[in-house]
Amino acid sequence: MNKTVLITGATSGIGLACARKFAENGDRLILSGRKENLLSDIRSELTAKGTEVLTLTFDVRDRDKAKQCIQALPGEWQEIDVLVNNAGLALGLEPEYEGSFEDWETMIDTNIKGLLTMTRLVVPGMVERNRGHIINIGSVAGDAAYANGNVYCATKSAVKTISDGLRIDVAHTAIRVTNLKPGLVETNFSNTRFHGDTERAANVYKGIKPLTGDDIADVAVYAANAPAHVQIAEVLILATHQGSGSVIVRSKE
Ligand code: NDP
Ligand code: 8X3
Repeated sequence: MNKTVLITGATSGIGLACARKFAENGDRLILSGRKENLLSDIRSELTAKGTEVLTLTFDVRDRDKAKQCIQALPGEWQEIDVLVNNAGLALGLEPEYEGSFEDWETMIDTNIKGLLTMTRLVVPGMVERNRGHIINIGSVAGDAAYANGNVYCATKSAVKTISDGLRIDVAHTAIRVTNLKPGLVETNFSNTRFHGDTERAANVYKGIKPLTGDDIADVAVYAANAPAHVQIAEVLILATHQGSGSVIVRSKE
């Protein structure tokens, strides 16, 4: 059965790959993001292939706007089956005692509070219908801190705990909760983390074949299509030469 899938941060990287993979799977999509022009490009690309797409432009940190957008969904789009809480970012990579207050606020407001906002807005309808799936994009960074990752790692650790808590709270329903924990995925992530320093960002992926957004989207689509009695609770997805959040074996050339 095709589903209505809402993806946050659908304009880039893992979110964009999820949009394309869920579309290939025959689902209808609510794509949200901050960049209206990019959302419009993706809508054109996917509708040309026969996918029904609705776009919502808002920042997940803007609770009022998010609420307004979700409450104003046209009737035929109100029954969201899958919520992919993907919007998120890392800002900075420095010792905790030298971190930027502003970067910390942005990460906490987006990765934790934005994800909670979307969950709070969408999940009550799922509970009413006794149907739904929340797929949170956590990270290997949430399993253990790595050097200079401090606050970003803490936000992803929160995503794990929030996912675990929600899974318990909806265990009396048919709703499923999945926490996907990617390792090194080559997207715009490092450009954002290093505030546009593209050379520093490129070095993150030197000497190792990183994961792609598609690799993560494949797992998201798999989890969403597992038989109804199967709850893919958590998946850690690493690049092959990555042993953990901090162990990455790079080739010399
Ligand atoms: P990208 O930078 O390519 O994509 C991030 C997406 O999130 C963009 O669409 C971005 O939109 C959106 N976003 C950021 N802040 C907000 C906001 N306040 N409101 C709405 N949308 C927002 O990075 P990734 O695809 O790699 O990141 C996606 C998720 O995956 C994040 O949660 C990240 O933490 C997680 N992750 C990434 C890994 C990696 O190695 N790349 C590994 C593990 C987890 P905009 O362009 O407007 O900023
Ligand atoms: C993104 C992957 O290893 O940079 O969450 O934290 S990592």
